[in-house]
Amino acid sequence: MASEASGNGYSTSKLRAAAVGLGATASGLGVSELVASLHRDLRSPVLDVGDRVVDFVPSPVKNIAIDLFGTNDKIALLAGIGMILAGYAAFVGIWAATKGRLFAVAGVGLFATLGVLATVLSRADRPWWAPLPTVLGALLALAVLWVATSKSVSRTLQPESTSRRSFVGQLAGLTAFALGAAALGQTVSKQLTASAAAVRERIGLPKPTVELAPIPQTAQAPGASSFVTPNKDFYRIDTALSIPQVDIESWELRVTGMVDEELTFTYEDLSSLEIIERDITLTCVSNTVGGELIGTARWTGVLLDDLLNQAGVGQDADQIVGRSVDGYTCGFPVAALDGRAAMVAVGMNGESLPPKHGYPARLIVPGIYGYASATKWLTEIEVTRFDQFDHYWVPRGYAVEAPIKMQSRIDSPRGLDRIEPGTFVIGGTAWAQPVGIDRVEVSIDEGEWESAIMADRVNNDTWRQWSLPWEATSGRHSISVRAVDRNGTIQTEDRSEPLPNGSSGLHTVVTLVN
Ligand SMILES: Nc1nc2c(c(=O)[nH]1)N[C@H]1C(S)=C(S)[C@@H](COP(=O)(O)O)O[C@H]1N2
Ligand SMILES: [Mo]
Repeated sequence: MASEASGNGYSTSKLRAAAVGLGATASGLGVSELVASLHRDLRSPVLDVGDRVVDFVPSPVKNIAIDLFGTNDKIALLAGIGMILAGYAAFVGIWAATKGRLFAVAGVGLFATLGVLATVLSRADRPWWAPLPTVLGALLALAVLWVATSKSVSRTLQPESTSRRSFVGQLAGLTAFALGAAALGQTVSKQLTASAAAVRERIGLPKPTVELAPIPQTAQAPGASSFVTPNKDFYRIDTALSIPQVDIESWELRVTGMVDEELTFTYEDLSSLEIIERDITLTCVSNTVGGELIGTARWTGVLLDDLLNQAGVGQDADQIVGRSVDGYTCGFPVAALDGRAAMVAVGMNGESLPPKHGYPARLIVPGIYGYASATKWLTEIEVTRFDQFDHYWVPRGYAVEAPIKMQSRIDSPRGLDRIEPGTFVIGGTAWAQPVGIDRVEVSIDEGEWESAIMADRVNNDTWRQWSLPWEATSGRHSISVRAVDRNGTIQTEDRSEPLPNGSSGLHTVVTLVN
């Protein structure tokens, strides 16, 4: 080739080929995003690939990612996928230009296969035509590569100036097309989300059969975090790269498996049952000592016992599995249903569940970490056996059974806060669902354990706030806390990591008094 005669020309044509690869891939992706937005059962292939990465990446790696990126872990993952995709696209462009069109077919084909697999291997039930966005996008990418490859070969023989101008023009057109298609897809998705939000607003919450008294002011201690966690501040942990948009009109909750009679409830059916309200503290197994992956809400819904009694739980069953529309599963012992307020919740702090917290329905089971109990976007409750089914996190190294460990936390001062000498009110929270907290003790500079002033107990399924006025003197001080539950058990000092069944150990903060 003429261009190969000069080193400069050669690298230009390589750059061009890479740009063609990028342009072809971008337009294919743009179209697949657009197609994916057109139907509820279709999904962006990029998100499908991301989901499979989430599913298959080992738990320790995932924990490192959460440590590094925090709740931006999802964005970091998508950015990573984007970078790999871009590199590969450039590579395929160069391949196609230097080795020929068959390599373009192979390159795009390989990638499309990955996309299709990511969709087919989805946790959730998907229609057979679910890979459509990938297939259409790949066909377009291939077509662009095919046409461009022949052109770029002949172009390199043409005078540089004209060919460069038209090449850049075509590439700009391609990019504009890709961005336009993706943007149109975004608009359509936003429309769907907006109409789902309008329906959520219109249908609202069923009225509780018996209203629960408001939480007394006396449940709040000075210096402790707000007893009720507002929905906007409530932590969110899940494997969903995009929030499932559930159509409440076609949504159903099924009770299946080892039951006398399988049952199906629509949202209306559920609303006509006895509606209860309960204050329950939800905790994530990934919460580290002193961490924030915990919150308390007033949940509205129906008692799980009511649904299970109606279905009739089989003698041999020992596990209840909650299955999400996105295929996620949790599992907890039948034996945990010991009268505690396990429920199918449809409301959170007086409004329908926010979409990111599981709209239209989720499980809430006091005393069991969220991963094993709190399935969001719930669509099935299966009565089964532990020896027949592992819930989502079990093959990923987390414990089969997951009772929440007793914990206590100092909310003020925050670690390394600078405070003034004089009276300072230390405050915090403690939890031991479903046993309840009896008292909390504080130790300053590793001195004697002193009893904190306890705020009122709301019930055994919620955290309990506490405070302790302290005469702070200049210098550096450490403050530690421990709880005692209503059985008289003292919180353990033994440190453990969240994996496999929750962190333990005492929360200590160091504060600097001026
Ligand atoms: N469908 C689905 N439900 C899920 C999860 C998930 O990944 N998918 N994560 C669980 C985990 S690990 C926790 S701690 C709680 C968190 O609930 P929240 O996001 O409403 O605070 O949801 C649980 N329910
Ligand atoms: Mo969790």
